[in-house]
Formats: sequence, structure tokens, C-alpha cells
Amino acid sequence: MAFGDLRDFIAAIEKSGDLVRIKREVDWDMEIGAMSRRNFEKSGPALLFEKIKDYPSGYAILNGPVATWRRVAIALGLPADTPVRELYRVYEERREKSIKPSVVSSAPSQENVMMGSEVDIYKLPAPMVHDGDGGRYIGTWDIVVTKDPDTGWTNWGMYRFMTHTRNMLAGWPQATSQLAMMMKSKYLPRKQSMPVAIVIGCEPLCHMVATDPYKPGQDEVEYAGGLREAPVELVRCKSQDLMVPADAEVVIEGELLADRIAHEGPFGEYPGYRSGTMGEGVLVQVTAITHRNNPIITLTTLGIPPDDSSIAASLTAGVAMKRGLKGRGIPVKEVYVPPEGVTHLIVVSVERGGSQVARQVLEYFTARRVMVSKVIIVDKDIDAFDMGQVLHAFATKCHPAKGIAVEHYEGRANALTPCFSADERRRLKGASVAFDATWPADWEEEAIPTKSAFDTTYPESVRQKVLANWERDGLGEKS
Ligand SMILES: Cc1cc2nc3c(=O)[nH]c(=O)nc-3n(C[C@H](O)[C@H](O)[C@H](O)COP(=O)(O)O)c2cc1C
Ligand SMILES: [Mn+2]
Repeated sequence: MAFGDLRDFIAAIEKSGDLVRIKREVDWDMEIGAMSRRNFEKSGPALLFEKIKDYPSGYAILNGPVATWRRVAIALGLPADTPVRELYRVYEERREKSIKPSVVSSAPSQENVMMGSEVDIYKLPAPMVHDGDGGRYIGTWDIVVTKDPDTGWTNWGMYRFMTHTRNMLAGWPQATSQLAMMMKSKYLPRKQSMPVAIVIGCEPLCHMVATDPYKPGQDEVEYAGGLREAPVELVRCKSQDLMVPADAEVVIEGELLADRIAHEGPFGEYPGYRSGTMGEGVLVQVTAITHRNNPIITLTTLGIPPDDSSIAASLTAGVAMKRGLKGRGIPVKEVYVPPEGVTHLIVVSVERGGSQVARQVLEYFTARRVMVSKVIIVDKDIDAFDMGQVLHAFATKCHPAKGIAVEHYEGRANALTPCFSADERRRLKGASVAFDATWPADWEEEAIPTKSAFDTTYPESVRQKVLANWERDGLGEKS
């Protein structure tokens, strides 16, 4: 069973040696960001900053809740050293389960309430994360809750939010996100502002669900329950008609204004680069802030991998993509999203390869909003989780001319693709490529080069003999 709240999770990662408390006073203005970034680049522990300059002692920031596979495993309630493939398997198994939330009337997340004119975002220690960011970001590892006014469907998504004034936040949900689509199709035509709640500091699985591309109509609160193997407890917001996790550390309630835009960004982003210049974002008028006593702000100092985005999204995106590809009848065996590829590069292994299958895979990745620019497709004998094997297959089996398929599109590209020009990003114009590293489907068996490897080139009797003597020969474990 999952952790009740963030504090339970913090206790667990402290026990396993995956957390370090920083007790000396640190500056919210880049010092926390710089420490967190360097620590990410060393795959270090989660950092809990307990004394933040200008803030009451006890107000804390937690950087990197699930920025290592060990912490993902712990969040899922598994042993810390669980292999990545097994984490994918467990996530895939639990992703389809749903458990209805329970509703409570009083909640830790509402221990402290600022309403109306009392609202002051600067009472919370929003950090200046990177030098060059457009402002102080309070929402980096959050859950943004919105509701369809017609059907009542609630969407969760993780989107960045920057402090603008004491009661205004600027955010940047991409045009292709569910939040932006809901605003455009349901609220803008009625010239209505959209109620929103920005939730900070739940146990990690709820946040991971918010990064997972569930479809419109799919209730992410229920899927979070399934993943946690326990219902999420919800409480009604103080100033908006929305339900939010009751044990969150902080909830910022507000309205996304229909008739306004706000200057937002840039921000050091997940592909590992600062994203452009200050641009047009959405504006949220904050109507209430509620928080626990001694609130803990969850932070992820995004940039060059690994960080929470590249690790957690490897799992959530990878499992969702496998399901999507299977749904299209593509003979997919496994999908792996290497964290180093920041969800822009995907590995797909297939039961049957060939250029037609590669085309189908590319079509899947470019049909709707496009997050992926490069896909490597490998045969089933390649371990998709082993990048050494994948690179070898790519180097040797992908035909430099015939093994490449490219798809161009406009209006749905990922604006955070560093190699797209400024003009392409503005127009959401882009391209994706599939590298087909499988043997052509029409090659006869004899035409396929034999792999020169222990498992493929020696008779069974020879292999058995070698294995039988392996340990005795002093060559280590047999398997
Ligand atoms: C740390 C992190 C930050 C993110 N920030 C944003 C963001 O600012 N804007 C955005 O459109 N997507 C962002 N994403 C990606 C979305 O969370 C992801 O696409 C998710 O599916 C969005 O929810 P939706 O499917 O309901 O739109 C972020 C993901 C992570 C892991
Ligand atoms: Mn969603």
C-alpha cells in the first residue's frame, strides 16, 4: 500500500538512505536551485531544505522526490533496488486499476487558510530555481486540477507556475495539454474563467499520475487510487468548486482568467535547456491559499537528466505508449524511455519488424499532440532496456537510407524541442523520425546475418559444457 502523504514518504526515503536534510539556512534565490541541480547531476539523494532565508523555520522545500529509480521503487512500495523493467511491469499492472476517492470534510491541507485580500503567494518559499528564469516558480512538481463544466470530469496535469504578483500566478500549459484544450473548448466560448487548484506536496504517485497522459474522461483521481492501492482522500476547496487531495502540503486555489494573458518564463526546462524567452502564458487570479502547518514545497530543479521529469516520465510515458501502440495493433513487445533521452527519444521492441511496422509506430507517435521526435525500433531479441544493445542494433541494422521514416506536422509539435527553430516552435511545426533497426520483413531467413554471440553461434552441447564449468573455471556466476 502506498504512503498516506508526503511526510510518510519522506520518512521512508530517509530510512533507506535516500534523503539528506539541509539544516543550515539556504537562500531561495538560486542557492537551493544550484545545490539541487548539482546533486541531480550526481544522482544524489532527495534534498530537504529545512531553513529557508526570509521564511519561518519549519517551512521546507523538498527537491527531487522521485529523481532516481530507487525513489520511484520506494514510492511504489517496492524494494529500493527493484530493476527498472520490474518497475515498468508493476506500473503497467496497476495503471489500469481505479479506486474511487473518499471525501473528508476537514483536512491537513487546510490547517492554514488565506482568503481573498489576505492572499499572498510570497508567504510561501517559492525558489528562484535557475539563473535566467522569468521569476520564482512555486509550481514545478505540482498537480493542477481543473473540471469540465459540462460533464464534471476532473483533469489532473502537471504544469509549471510562476509567481507574478502576490495574488497572481502565470503558467504555461502547452496548447496541446488537456488544461489548454478544456479552457479553449469549454470556458473561452462562454467567456468564463476556469476554476483551478494548484496542488503541491502529495505523496509521489499522485504527482506521477498528473504527468501521465490519461485521456479526456479518464478520472486521474481514481487511477491514482489504483496506483496507490488505496483511495485518495479529497476535500472541497475553500473558494472554488473543485476537490483536492486532503493531505497536500499546499493548495493554491484560483481562476484562470479568460480575457488575460501573462508574461511567463523562460524556465530551465526538462529537455535540459532554458526554454526560449519570456512568452505568453495563462494568468491565474488566486482566490485562496491553504497549507499544512510547516508546509513542504515539492520542487524539481529541471535540466540535464536525470531529474524527476526524466525518471518519472520514463515510466509514465513509457507504459502509456506501450498501451497506445498495442491499441493500434502494432506487435510491440516492450517500450523503454531512456531518461537520457528526456522523452524525446523512445525505444520500441517489436515481435515482427520491417518498414511497414516502423511506419505504423511513427504514425502512432505523430497522430495527436507530439512529444517525441525520435523512435528507435528494434527486433524482439534486443533488450529494449539495455542501451548498449539498442545502440549496437541501431549502428548495424538501421539502413542509412531505407531505414529512416520522417513525418512532418504543424500545429501539434512539442514547443520544447531544442532543435526546432524559433519559428517552428511558434507555429508548433516539427518532424519526427523513426529509425528502423529491425531486419526487413521480406528478407529470407538465410539472408539475415547470424549474430556472432554466445547464445547464437555455438551448438547447444558446447554451450552446456561451457556453462557447466563456468564457476569452476573462476569466471564468476553462471547467469
Ligand atoms: C516536472 C514536469 C513539468 C511539466 N511542466 C509542464 C508545463 O509547464 N506545461 C505543459 O504543458 N506540460 C508540462 N509537463 C508535461 C505534462 O505534465 C504532461 O504532458 C501531462 O500529460 C499533462 O497532463 P494532461 O495530459 O492532463 O494535459 C510537465 C511534466 C513534468 C514531469
Ligand atoms: Mn490529465
